[in-house]
Amino acid sequence: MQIHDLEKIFEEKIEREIKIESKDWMPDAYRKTNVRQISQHAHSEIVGMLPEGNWISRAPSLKRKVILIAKVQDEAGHGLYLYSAAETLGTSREQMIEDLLSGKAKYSSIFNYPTLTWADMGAVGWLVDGAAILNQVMLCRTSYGPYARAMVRICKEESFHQRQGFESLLVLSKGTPEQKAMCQDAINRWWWPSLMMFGPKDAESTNSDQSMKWKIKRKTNDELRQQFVNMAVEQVKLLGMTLPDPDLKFNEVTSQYDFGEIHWDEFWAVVKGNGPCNKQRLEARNKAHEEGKWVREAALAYAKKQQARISVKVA
Ligand code: BYC
Repeated sequence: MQIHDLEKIFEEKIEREIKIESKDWMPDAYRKTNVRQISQHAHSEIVGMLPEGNWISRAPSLKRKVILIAKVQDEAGHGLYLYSAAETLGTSREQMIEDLLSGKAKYSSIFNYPTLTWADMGAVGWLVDGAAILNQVMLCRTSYGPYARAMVRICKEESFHQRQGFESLLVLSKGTPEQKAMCQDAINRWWWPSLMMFGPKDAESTNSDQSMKWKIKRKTNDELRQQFVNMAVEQVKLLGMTLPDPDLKFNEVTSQYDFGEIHWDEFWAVVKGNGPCNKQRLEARNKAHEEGKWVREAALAYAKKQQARISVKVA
């Protein structure tokens, strides 16, 4: 078949909402942008375990500790589904991990901020997972089949994460004056970085146009960010707390909440590796990889032995 015909079939599938599967023909750039986005997403889940892992040993009760361990384990699982989805496009897990460990690959800016108090666990759940869900619900309908299917399960778990975060903040918001202050402080610190999670403004988003055409993305960065602001403004009222933005106000014309200017210099500094915890995060991942070397070697040796036994039996 001519390349032109293959392109036509591909475009028709996109048009008719038929998922693209790993064995289907696809343009190189479609493959490349999916590998880029899915692997960045996987890395975000894996690095995202670190800020919360920091609090497992200091959770204030057994119940909170169990919940937090379960959440962090879910994130490891999300990373693994996503690495598997990316592998279906012909990239290897070793290559993706090498790119993360060397600092070549990107992961979400949000995980380069420190978790300073217990209230940060609530704020991460409510705001960070809340932002992630809006983006991920959209990705359940992304055009690449293996990515879309991975997102369905991830979203179910993510919505539990968000609710547990909100509930945890709700308890603090009804607590002592110190607990209330801790809750407000966590919201103040996580609000702006959460808005940055959605990526640059549409006008500066280099990948959006093509990704929207290919239905990899169904909503733009600014559309999702606005949806998140509208949602958070209502939810923060239930906590009796405030969002740290004096420019936040309802716009009668658009029926949306206007909000202040994001500090884009800060966003790009974090994306380029110069955020508060970028160095620490990469060091922690490299250390874990090094310490896990014997497990990988043992698993490979075991697999080889099993294979040898099967070969002997067959012979
Ligand atoms: N941080 O053209 P754009 C979780 C980069 S984890 C860093 O708009 P795109 C959780 C972007 O990569 C969930 N970099 O890009 C886990 C691009 O650079 P490259 C994380 C960012 O791809 C543990 C450049 O800026 N979610 O839920 O069209 C605990 C221009 O941007 C960021 C996902 O990964 C950023 N925030 O749109 C708790 C969702 N934003 O690659 C929770 C999947 C942008 O050209 N990803 N950049 O060198 C996506 O949906 C899209 O990739 C984005 C960006 C909306 C993030």
